[in-house]
Order: sequence, then structure tokens, then C-alpha cells
Amino acid sequence: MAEPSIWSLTEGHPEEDPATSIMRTLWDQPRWLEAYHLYDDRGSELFEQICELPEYYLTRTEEAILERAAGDIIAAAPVECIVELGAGSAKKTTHLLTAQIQQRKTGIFAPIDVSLPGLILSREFNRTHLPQIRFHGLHARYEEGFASIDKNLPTLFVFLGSTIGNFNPASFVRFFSQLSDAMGPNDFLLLGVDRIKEIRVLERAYADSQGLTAEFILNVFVHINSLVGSNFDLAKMRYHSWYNPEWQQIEMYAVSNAAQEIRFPSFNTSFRWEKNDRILAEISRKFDPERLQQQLRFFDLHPVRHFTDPNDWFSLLLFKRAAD
Ligand code: AVI
Repeated sequence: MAEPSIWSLTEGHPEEDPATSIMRTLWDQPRWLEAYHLYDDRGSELFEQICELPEYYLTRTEEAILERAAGDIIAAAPVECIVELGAGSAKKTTHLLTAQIQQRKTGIFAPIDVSLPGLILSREFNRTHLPQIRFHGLHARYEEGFASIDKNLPTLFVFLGSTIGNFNPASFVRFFSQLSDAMGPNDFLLLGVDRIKEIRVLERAYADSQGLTAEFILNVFVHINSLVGSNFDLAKMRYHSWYNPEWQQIEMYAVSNAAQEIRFPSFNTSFRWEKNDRILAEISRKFDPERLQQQLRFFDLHPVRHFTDPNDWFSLLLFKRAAD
């Protein structure tokens, strides 16, 4: 046990070296980065601030839906355990745990996260505000974490914040196959997704007037410099984002302001970053909820309920795992 009530599943499963991941994707065409590099300490802090921005409607819209629908969700999903993927949204999950206590008096809360500090915060919050709920933190990657949940324990898996939108198509398919394999016949999934909408609203959410999103995206290069000793210079690049209607995704780029040589001394290599060439730092896919419900049927996840907000901007989709 890493900490009281927190089980560590990462031992014996060394994570991919972040430096290797960076080098692999930076030489791709187009050059790109895996989204997790964005969340160093500074990046996580900036993302928290983004969630409060007036333009970034996702967090508050999802929370308002959850606050209103938590009772209905728990009534539709007769479970003993709630597994949250990523412990970052403790505040939102509280609505579900409170409904669980109201309807069933007790339950287990099992957040899965690679960040131990995040799990410790979640455990302390649980201890203070939800003492009727048994806390069972899992310090692990999602796939290791959900594979460790007992298939006979009726469980609601919760994946909020439209984080699924940051997965590329290959990771998306791998995620749902592994999750579905780990689920038992009495299990449910609650998925929060941001929806396709007016382009102006979408683009504003990722190009805020305070420049926080730009800072969040460009910060990844400060992080990369500290990891691999490279010479990315924030003064020689700019942030650019747009909604790609064909791929139905916001794309967030760093664009080079001038031709420059990017050096990686510890790898004894470099590349020339030409003026106006871009590095794709993050995508944020937007969804048509009905189409997503159709797609997830092919992962044996069957739609049960659909909750949305008055503008139809965000959806909370409840699925049940089909029996094998
Ligand atoms: C974490 N994720 C759901 C955010 C999003 O909206 O795609 C990440 C983000 N990137 C820039 N702003 C927010």
C-alpha cells in the first residue's frame, strides 16, 4: 500500500520514459506530442485556472448537469462501487457519492490516478465530507486500475470532463476495448463529453482573452526543455488553435516564428523548425452524442440514459455493459 487506503499498481509496470515519448512523436509528420506532457506541476495549475475561465464552459456545464442528474444516475445504476478515472474531478463526483449515500446508505469510492498527491487529496476530502463511503484509491494507469476491479462487484465507472476528447483515434479504441473487457455484467459507465456546436463558441473556449490556454500549451516546451535539455524558446513561437470541422476537433499548436535549430544534446540530434511550421500539442475532440452511443455499442456498451444542459452543449451519457 503506497499510503493508507491507496493501493499502488505501478510497481513492476514501469511507465514509458517521457523523454522517449517526446522524441518519438517530435520526429513524426506532422510533429506532435502526447497530451500527458502538458500536465507538469505548472500545467496542472494552469488547467485548474482554465476551468474557471468565462470562455471555458465545459467544467461548469458538466457540473450543473451532474448536480441535477446525480439522483437519476444512481437510481438507474444499482451499484456498490464508484470508480473514477482520474481523481481530478472530486468535486463533481461528490454529487454522485452523495446520491449513493442517500439511496443506499453506503458504498465504495475507488479513484484511479497516476498522481499520488491527487489521490491523497481525494482521500482527505472523502474522509471529511463522505465518511459513510469506503475509500479505496488506486495509484495506477487507467488500464491497470480498471483491470484490478472485481468483476462481480456492481460498479459505476465514471470518466468526466470530456477527457476522452484528448485521446487520438488509436488510444480511443484501445481505451474502450480495455475498459469494456474489465467490466462485469452489472457494471455501468458514465461518460462526460463536449458536443459539436457553433464554431465560435468552441474556438473561444480554446483561445481565451487572458491567454491562459496559450500559456498552458506553450508551457509544455518549458517542461520538455527541463526533461531532455532542448532549447525551445517561447519567444520564438506562438500559440494557434482552430476547430477542424472535418475531424470535429479543436487543434492546439505551437507555431515557429522564425527558422530555428532545435537541439537535443542528450540524444545528440537536432531538427530545423522552419518559420510557420507547427507542432500539434493537443487535440480536443467534440462529439455527436447519438453517434457516440452507436459507436460504443460495438464495445458492448449499451446506452441507458442521456443527460444534457439547456443549450445542448455537453452530454453525460450512461451506458450498461452488455452480458457476454
Ligand atoms: C482536459 N481536457 C478535457 C481539456 C479539453 O478541453 O480538451 C484540456 C484543455 N486544453 C486546453 N484547454 C483545455
